[in-house]
Amino acid sequence: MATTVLPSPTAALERLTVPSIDRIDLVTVRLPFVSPFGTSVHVWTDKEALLLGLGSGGVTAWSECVSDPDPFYSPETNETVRHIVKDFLLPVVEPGITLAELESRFRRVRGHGMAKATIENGILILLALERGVPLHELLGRPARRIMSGLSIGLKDTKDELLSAVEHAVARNYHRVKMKVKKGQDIDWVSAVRERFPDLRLMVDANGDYTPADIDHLKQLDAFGLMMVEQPLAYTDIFEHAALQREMTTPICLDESILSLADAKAAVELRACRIINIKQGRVGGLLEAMRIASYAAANGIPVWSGGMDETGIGRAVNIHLQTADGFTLPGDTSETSNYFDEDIVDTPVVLADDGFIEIPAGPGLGVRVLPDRIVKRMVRMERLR
Ligand code: OSB
Ligand code: MG
Repeated sequence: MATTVLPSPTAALERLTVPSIDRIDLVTVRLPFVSPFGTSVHVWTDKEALLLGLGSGGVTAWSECVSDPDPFYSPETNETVRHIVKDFLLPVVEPGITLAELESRFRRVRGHGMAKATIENGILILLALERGVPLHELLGRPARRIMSGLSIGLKDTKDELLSAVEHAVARNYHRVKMKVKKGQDIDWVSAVRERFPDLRLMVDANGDYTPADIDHLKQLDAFGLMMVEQPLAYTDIFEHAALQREMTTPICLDESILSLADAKAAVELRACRIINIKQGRVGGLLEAMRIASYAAANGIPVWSGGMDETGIGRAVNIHLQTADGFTLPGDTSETSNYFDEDIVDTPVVLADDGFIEIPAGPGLGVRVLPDRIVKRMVRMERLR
């Protein structure tokens, strides 16, 4: 299969230059979830997020790292990010160099995409603030309303699951994703499907199955799902290709895609028909846009994943979804689904038709509230 390559969607962005940065803070906040978020790999009861504050003149840009304190979704953790950011990435950030040069310096550090994304995104947000333009405009993209999607964690009972889905339907979410794991899958999907025959529904296994489960997974084909996300191992592409040959339901890869090169391998091997792009997992907004553009050119729809972010990361994902290729609803939900009280001032809410407006104003368009940061802060380190 010959894949199609379009002109780079990031060429102009790569020519932007790193501004001078006179203040750098690393702040860890911990926000309780309104209810625990269960997956096949872990149950999270709160969001512990590492925030990077970049100050230049009177302007401060806040960027949120998507890592967790634990390595259960990704090998990176808030502590590995702190280490890599402080000791290897920030030392090569130099005012005046282009973002292309920055990315090339970052490439010497292998992996650690979440750490790289935190800095790259912070710089982009800072540049947008300095120019007084919204982030999506800096990215070269016109404003548009963003589709919504809810990710429902594993529940203790089917009744709890059904009432969560009912809530999503009542709010007019554009699609519903439910987590599954071995032993909590077919019957649970069947219960939802029976009650909501027309719902745009998908499942996410976070890598809980093995190739020995192919016959079991094929049962999912009966439910008209939009896709099954990351059924097999978090590092795998090859076995997913074998599974995709056996299943009619499209496979969507999440954990396995860490770069444009991974996306190309997955598409060429036909390991998936859809890609979940988490800007943090792939090293930042530029690589996310490259993957989206490559996928679009090859008939692979993409959507923006989420990492239960606070309003900072949530806003980044919203701006990103103005980019070409984001044609499916992502894991972009209302703030109230996760937090009673966020650290930014305009919570994400759905319009009556389920769409989300891009927050207006320079940068992310949301105001980071210093008193809320202080209230939720569990650690703070001033680096400059
Ligand atoms: O696999 O997409 C995932 C949350 C934490 C870790 C992994 C995942 C998720 C989600 C939630 O599904 C997405 C969200 O609502 O932000
Ligand atoms: Mg996932």
